[in-house]
Amino acid sequence: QHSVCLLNTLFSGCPSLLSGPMFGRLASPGFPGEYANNQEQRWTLMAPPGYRLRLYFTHFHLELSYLCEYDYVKVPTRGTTRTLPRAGGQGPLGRAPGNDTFYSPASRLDVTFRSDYSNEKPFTGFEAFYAAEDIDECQVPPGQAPPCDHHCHNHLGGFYCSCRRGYVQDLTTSGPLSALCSGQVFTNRSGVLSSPEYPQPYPKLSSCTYSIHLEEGFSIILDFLGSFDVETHPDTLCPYDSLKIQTDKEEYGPFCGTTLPPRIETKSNAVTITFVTDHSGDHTGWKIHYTTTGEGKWALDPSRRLFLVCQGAT
Ligand SMILES: [Ca+2]
Ligand SMILES: [Ca+2]
Ligand SMILES: [Ca+2]
Repeated sequence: QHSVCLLNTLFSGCPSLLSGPMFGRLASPGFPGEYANNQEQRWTLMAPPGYRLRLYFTHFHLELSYLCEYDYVKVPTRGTTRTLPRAGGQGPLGRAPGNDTFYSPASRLDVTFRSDYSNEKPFTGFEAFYAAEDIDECQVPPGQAPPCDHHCHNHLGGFYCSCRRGYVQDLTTSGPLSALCSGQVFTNRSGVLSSPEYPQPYPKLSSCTYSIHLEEGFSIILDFLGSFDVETHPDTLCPYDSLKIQTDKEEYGPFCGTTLPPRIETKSNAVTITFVTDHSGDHTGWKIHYTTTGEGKWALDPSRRLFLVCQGAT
């Protein structure tokens, strides 16, 4: 008997996309000069699945006010949203971020800066830096159930479980296995993605996620190519293996069977594709060619291709 590590070799190579720099800088309008009145700016930062964002401030100088009602920087972190007033604030005035490090609850972090209609004296605003870092799924806070019964192995973009000698993995629990083929991120304007090993039979007991993420303004179109073969059932909708496609507005699928699904015009710049398989059957899977229409709203800095830094209207 030995422990089972399903799919462990399939994605031993990390997607090359992850090798680029995954960091950047945010600053108030006009920094290091004084910020203007009536500003509102919002940044949406995205890390690949399996990663979170770390944010810290190197400069912070905002007008102080009761409960930050005048000027503020808002950073939603795990559980609560922190609103950050100027250095020196105490009690109901809140406090400056100081040397605190903020972590995004998931792969997305929204940061908002706002100034009201006046300042009693000049304030120079803020400067902050962010970076993506792998989530160590094996580290759980005390009191929370660990993700694996026996051994947990963290890796960039995911993790996997293994068992002690003499045990085999309980294949009825899908949770610990689900991260093994997730974390594939596509940021080019077109590309091809498929079930693992396509057109060979896809692996069993896997849960794969693929993200296509383009700048706002682009619209992603999906076309199924070649053969389509996902295990199906005559009476129930895709109870064994299923392919689902999601945008922020709509969900498509689940798809299974051998009929090629129709073209999907998502009208969205971000698409998540989830493919879940059960413990049996030999089917060849699916292949998708995606293209985009429209134009990006903001130019992407090629050195930060994994991030969309979107400025809110002022
Ligand atoms: Ca102000
Ligand atoms: Ca990890
Ligand atoms: Ca199956």
